Amino acid sequence: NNGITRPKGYTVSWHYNPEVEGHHFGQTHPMKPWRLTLTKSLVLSYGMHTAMDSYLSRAATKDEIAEFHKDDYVDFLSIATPQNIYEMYPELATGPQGYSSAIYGVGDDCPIFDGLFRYCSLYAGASVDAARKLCNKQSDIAINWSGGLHHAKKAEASGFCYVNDIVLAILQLLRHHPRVLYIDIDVHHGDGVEQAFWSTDRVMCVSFHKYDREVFFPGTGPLESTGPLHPDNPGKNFTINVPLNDGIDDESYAYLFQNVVDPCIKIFQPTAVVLQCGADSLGHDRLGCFNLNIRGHGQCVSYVKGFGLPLLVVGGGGYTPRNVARAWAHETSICIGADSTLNPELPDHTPYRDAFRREGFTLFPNLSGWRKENMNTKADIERIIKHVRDQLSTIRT
Ligand code: V1P
Ligand code: CA
Ligand code: ZN
Repeated sequence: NNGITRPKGYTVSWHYNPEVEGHHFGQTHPMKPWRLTLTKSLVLSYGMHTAMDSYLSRAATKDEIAEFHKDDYVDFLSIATPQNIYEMYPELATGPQGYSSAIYGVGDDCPIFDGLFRYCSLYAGASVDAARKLCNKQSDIAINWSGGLHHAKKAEASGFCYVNDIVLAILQLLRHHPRVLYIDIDVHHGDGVEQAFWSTDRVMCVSFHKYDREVFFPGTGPLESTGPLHPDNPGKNFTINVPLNDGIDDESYAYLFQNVVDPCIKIFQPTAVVLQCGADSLGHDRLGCFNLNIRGHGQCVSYVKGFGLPLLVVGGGGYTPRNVARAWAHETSICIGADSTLNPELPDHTPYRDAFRREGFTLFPNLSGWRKENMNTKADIERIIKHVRDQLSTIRT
């Protein structure tokens, strides 16, 4: 069985429902739930499932989703279909390109596709279940690669995200945990999660992302955006944003990540951590612009795991499916402590093996040094670290 054994002294749970994979956003849409099929094929063919407790996740109920989202938005998601959407909202039919974003954020980024609500409730149910396993201590690290949809707002879909499973999971964690640290390594800003917990000192949100207000989605998350400005607001300084330029490499990212996350943990003292592992921060991503390799991305998971806190690991973006699968399989191996045991050569019997042919059937293709050179200077990195230190020094412990 590839020498994979259960981790000693802690439990990892894997929350998944294969029904998620079968949903389609549309031919030209970059979000491909099928990347989860590829991820699963690697996890299973390496035998990593034998080291985890696997749970077939159930759909979150409308009431569970309404713990964060507005009732009328949840109702809308639950009844909208590609067939009835134009009847319900004729104003959506604005032209040949599709529909405008006026209604609950629906549009080209967030289309109404067949089975939409089933898709949303399944990925959300998996995150809620995972959080509950952490709360009742049946799990120490809980994984949901189908979750991590960080842009969804209370009553609005945004950036391929409809239901914010991360917010729902954190709300579960807050029932048992006084303080939750949220870390987001997707190339995009985790704006939905940030907004949901903007005014509380019980959740610290830390997002690393490409920032260019004019041109890069969603255009929020500058260094200076640190929570409400009013001195009496408990959320003041509990938001941390790490805005980056194109092309950041493994070495600078790891250095920055550790020098930001370490003081957050030391000062905030979370009792649980949620890590969003969006794989669009890898080099060669269809939408991303960073230069990270699978190992560089995975280092963030290793580093956070090292603190030994209850940990919820979720997916997120990632638009070159074969590399998403590689990254999340590697990160699963880190969670179960098997990363040094895995053969970097993909197993011969991996289903969909052909998808990995281009880079030569390895778990660790070279993804750096493509179009983008590193536009982040040493001075940029040091300035961010200093800003975060200064910001954290205002928090009383
Ligand atoms: O740039 C935009 C909007 C559309 N314009 C009016 C501005 N949208 C982006 C959305 C990116 C979402 C990322 C989600 C995540 O953080 C979490 C799952 O990874 C966008 C892009 C782009 N290049 O940024 N939408 C699309 N591309 C798109 C392309 C083809 C079809 C549909 C959407
Ligand atoms: Ca991010
Ligand atoms: Zn993203």
